[in-house]
Amino acid sequence: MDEVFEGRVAVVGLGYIGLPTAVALATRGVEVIGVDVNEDTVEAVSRGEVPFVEPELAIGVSGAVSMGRLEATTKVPEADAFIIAVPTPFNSDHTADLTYVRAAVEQIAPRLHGGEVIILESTSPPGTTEGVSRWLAELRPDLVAPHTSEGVPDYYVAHCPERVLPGRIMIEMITNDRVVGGVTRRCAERAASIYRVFSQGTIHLTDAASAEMAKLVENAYRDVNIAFANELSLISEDLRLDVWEVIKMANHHPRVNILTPGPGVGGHCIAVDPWFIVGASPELSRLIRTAREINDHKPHHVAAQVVAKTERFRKPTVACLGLAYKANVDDLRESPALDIVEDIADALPELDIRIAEPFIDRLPTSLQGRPGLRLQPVKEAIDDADIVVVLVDHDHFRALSRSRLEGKIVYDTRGIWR
Ligand code: SAJ
Repeated sequence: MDEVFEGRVAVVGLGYIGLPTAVALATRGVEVIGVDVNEDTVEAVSRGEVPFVEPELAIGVSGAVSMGRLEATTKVPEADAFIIAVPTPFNSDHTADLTYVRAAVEQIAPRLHGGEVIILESTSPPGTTEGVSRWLAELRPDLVAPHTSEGVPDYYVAHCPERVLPGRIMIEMITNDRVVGGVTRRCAERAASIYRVFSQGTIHLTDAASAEMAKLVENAYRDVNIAFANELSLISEDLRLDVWEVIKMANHHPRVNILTPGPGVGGHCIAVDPWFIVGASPELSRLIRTAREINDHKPHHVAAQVVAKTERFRKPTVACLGLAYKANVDDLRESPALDIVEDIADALPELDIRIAEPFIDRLPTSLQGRPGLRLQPVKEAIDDADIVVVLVDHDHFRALSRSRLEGKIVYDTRGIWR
């Protein structure tokens, strides 16, 4: 019989992954303490509120808090299991910045008594989980670390990468398979017992470094395939072909499934994680690096095209639809749409730019203080514009009547109106 965890869990980092994980455990009866350095986040969660938009999460948080199963605090408490779900951004040389992981480990170390499980969920380069075990060994020389013995250690360390898709997190958290990589086999088994509390998917056990690499490879696979679609969009534009039609026809082949081109690749995952592979093996990651470069270049290409389209007008107004990194989310991290608006405004500081983004009520800091820019409801933005640029395929934009676009130049980077 597979072991199922019983005890108290501390989830360190109440972001897009930590908070849904805390809710998944708490709503199945586990006592969960959520920890975050951001006091506003802690206060919001303590009130049963969610500080960002994700379908079904708000109801989960309010339910878990009112049932008394989920609490939030700024200090790591004692617990039977610790799940680390903090950001792992990249440094300017594309290596992983593990500062937040290290800070979490430093807070967990003094809370260990023996028998605890420490799980790293944050996306990390191969070797990081074993590194967590080494850091703990330095911080707690009185305890036996798992990497030092195949016998019974005083605590267990494993990696269980998150794989949920923003916009579908609450569903995928339950239905996706999980990969659990242990510093030892016993570490993987102990960590798996926690995911059995809520996961309906298969839980696959492996070693920590394979689990770390598998996660990076999943996102690099998608990045490479999106880069192929984005390269096709540039080639099609050059050859005066409609890329959407070309891809649609090619995808009728039974073994071809080309992804969708767009204004670039954003988010905190696909635009970041492939760099960890490049950082770990720079000489050999040629395709992965090139894909990143293609996807990172796309926003600059789109911005240059928009700037060129303004040239025929004396005093043009441009409506940019969407700032989020993808459809139906409020997340602006690494968003190509944001880069595009910044690029256009840098090139033409006097240009009148109307931005429509139904998921935000004020412009992000990087766009504030620019006199030509303003946030507007989408219909007004379109009505006032000479040029309409679709940057995000929000359902809200798809539902608009095409008659509104008559007489305007439309540059649809997402292909929603073709
Ligand atoms: N995009 C395209 N064309 C496509 C698909 C996506 O341009 O055909 C763009 C999107 O607009 C967006 C970016 O790529 O800017 C990424 O969007 P996404 O929906 O593909 O992925 P994410 O970043 O929201 O979530 C990914 C998922 N990974 C995979 O599908 C392999 C998710 O399962 C991971 O859990 C998540 O990264 C993560 O946290 O790592």
